[in-house]
Amino acid sequence: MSVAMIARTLLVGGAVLVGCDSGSDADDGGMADEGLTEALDTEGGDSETGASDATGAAALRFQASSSVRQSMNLEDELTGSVYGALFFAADVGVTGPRDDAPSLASVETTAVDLTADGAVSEVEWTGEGLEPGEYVFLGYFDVDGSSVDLEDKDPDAGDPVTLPTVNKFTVESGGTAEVVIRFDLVLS
Ligand SMILES: [Ca+2]
Repeated sequence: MSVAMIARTLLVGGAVLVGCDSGSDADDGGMADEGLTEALDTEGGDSETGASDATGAAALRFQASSSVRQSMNLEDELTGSVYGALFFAADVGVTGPRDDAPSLASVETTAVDLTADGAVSEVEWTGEGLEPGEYVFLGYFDVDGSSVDLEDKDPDAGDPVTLPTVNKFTVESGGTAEVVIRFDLVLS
């Protein structure tokens, strides 16, 4: 379940695209599940886990930009799995996350379908137990299924990816940030 995207930098139409390296195999993707479990466990008002009151949640859905749809590099239908990670926005610049930036959650969502023009995925990834703050999602859409059997998920040619300067959102204590993540480029 580890998501470790190899850092890569490329120039596409003048835009600097930088992938990310989650930097830690300890991020086993379990954070979201644990957060969800904790939230469910404390729904009855367990006072011993008051810390959960200080956290928030994020619900991500996905969308492909028109440039992705029109990209010459796109060879597959816009269906597949989304892999990525959440970082604090302060840890991510235009060149991607800094080397020791912690990944706050691993994101893995299957059966994402963006084939309809302008579609926002019905599939949603929800992460709970997130510390309040400004986050950014970095990830990719594995439209050719090449990552299914890989332990370390990594985008390859033909996969739509996010830009590090987009897809920022704020998680507030006790709230759920509803976010539409946009893929902006297709790797060549
Ligand atoms: Ca792929």
